Amino acid sequence: MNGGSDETDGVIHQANPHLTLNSDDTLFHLGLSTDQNLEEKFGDVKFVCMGGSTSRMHGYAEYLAKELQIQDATLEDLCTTDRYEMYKVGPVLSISHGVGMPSISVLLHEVIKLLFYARCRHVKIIRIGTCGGLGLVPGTVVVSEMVVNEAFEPVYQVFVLGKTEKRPTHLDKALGDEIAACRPSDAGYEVVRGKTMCTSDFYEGQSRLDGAICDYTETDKMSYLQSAYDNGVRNIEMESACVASMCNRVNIKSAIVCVTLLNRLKDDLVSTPHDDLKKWEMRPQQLVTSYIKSQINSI
Ligand code: R2B
Ligand code: URA
Repeated sequence: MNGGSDETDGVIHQANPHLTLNSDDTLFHLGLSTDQNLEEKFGDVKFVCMGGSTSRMHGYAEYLAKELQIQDATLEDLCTTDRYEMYKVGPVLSISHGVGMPSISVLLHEVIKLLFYARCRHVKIIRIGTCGGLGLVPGTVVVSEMVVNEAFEPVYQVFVLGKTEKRPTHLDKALGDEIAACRPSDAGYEVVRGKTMCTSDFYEGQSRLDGAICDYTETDKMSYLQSAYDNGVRNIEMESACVASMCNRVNIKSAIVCVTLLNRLKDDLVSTPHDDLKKWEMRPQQLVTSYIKSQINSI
């Protein structure tokens, strides 16, 4: 696959020479296949919004249907397996991705193929999720400027044929800026741009002291988190590097929009009351929906 980008036609690049638009293919974990006229069902998709939890992404589909005033949205899960859930509201897909890069990587392979077979163009993929913040008031939304790994390198590391490859994690700056600019002046929370650290684990990977295994001291933890902060990291989550890298490779613009549930320079445990968490989880959804509305209205 050439994987190059084409600013003019917005076509999704085929990054696998073994596939063609006419391939007989099964999207195993979505439970879809190319014999189902994917172009008719999905050809108008322009935005793919992803978040970890199935109920949150179902709720997001309901919210979108209301906000975009789409009366005939069916709001039924389009995946025929129980690995992920996918809803289609007009030109937007709302999909759950589970926890971590292995889970979202499998999903993205199949979603990108779906978009390719459906001949979608000018698609944007946006992760709307949760994260730990660094030095931010909890409830702040971070629109990632850049994604780095646990060693603060802007790469997504994958094993291919038994060897590690480091792939760039470039995000579309203009897209991030446009989303961040959608914060209403009376939002009641801040939206910041900063580096996002993507880790392969929630506990040791994010230097928590409360996992089942921990061989470091509180001083070690604080010194690592402080050096992340000093490197410009403002939040920590578990999928952004994979999203950025895979989207890059196939000419899809991507953005990462996450609400901070706690300040990791203070806490390990998320102890925010449930009702507040539910309100905070809506913030990335509201911001991204405003952005989507502005795009739809300007077409
Ligand atoms: C944020 O929250 C989840 C872990 O609790 C993970 O999916 C992530 O990136
Ligand atoms: N998600 C993460 O990955 N880390 C946190 O601290 C909170 C949510």
